[in-house]
Amino acid sequence: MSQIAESELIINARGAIYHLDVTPEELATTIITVGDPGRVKEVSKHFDSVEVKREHREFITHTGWLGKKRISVVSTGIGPDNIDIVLNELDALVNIDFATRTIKNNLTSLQILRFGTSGSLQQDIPVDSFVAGTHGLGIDNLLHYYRHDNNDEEKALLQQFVAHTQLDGTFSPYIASAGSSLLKHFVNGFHQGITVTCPGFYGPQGRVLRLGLSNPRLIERLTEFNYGHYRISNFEMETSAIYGLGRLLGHQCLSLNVIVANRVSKQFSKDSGLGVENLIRKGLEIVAGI
Ligand code: R1P
Ligand code: URA
Repeated sequence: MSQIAESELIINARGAIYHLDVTPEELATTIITVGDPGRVKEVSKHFDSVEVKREHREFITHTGWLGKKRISVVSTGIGPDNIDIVLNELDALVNIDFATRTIKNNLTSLQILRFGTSGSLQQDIPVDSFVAGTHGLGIDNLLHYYRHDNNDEEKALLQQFVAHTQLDGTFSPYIASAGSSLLKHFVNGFHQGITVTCPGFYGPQGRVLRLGLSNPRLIERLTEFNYGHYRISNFEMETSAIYGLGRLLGHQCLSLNVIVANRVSKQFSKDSGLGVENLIRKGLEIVAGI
């Protein structure tokens, strides 16, 4: 089996992977990702014990125990480009032998759950409520750098999405579904719907401060879109990249978001910190039992 070169798989002097600065032994197979590095300690404060704390750039990792479950919480920072780093490095930590620099024969499937914040695109999904993304629909471009495919239903949905949103010619959207073994546990207390992932917070999410938009009706078009029983519930900046790369690498992924802004009713949460805390509590309670 061919060795992966030092320039491609970068391992530091501690035996840890380049950006995350985490060694294979320091990572659990159930992983919570959060965008905000400050949110890592808000998750790990609920653990019964924390055995590992690592920090490099925006990537903070705490690994510990919640009951009988070993969990790592990792911050990704903002955006799909950071997810490219985090998902590839998490996978390398479990599926590449660092001593021989070869892919292991027996691959490990990780459970990866995002605890994030998001904007709602539906009037009936109010601020402070929770959404579990059934799909990540990317209007970023990350997945196009990898060989990937969509099934016939996904292709039909994407075709209708492009026609409806009139994003054709500017972007090539992609879609990937949540890990079904995780999604089934997040029904009570969670709205479900398609989570759209954008490559920015302002223009790519239809926000106008001083600049005009190339597609001023984008928000309405996302809100109105439906395909069969699917509709778009919310948007943010990581889910499609997690679902897309997670599926290609064989991991079970689920993105849970608390709604901090409702873009239809134009409301922002009065206490988004409390909303995040509530999502962390509910999410961990369920994860501990899976
Ligand atoms: C934008 O404010 C950030 O918040 C959302 C978006 O996806 C983006 O990362 O998620 P996090 O709160 O997890 O960072
Ligand atoms: N995160 C986003 O990306 N968008 C929002 O509107 C709120 C949180």
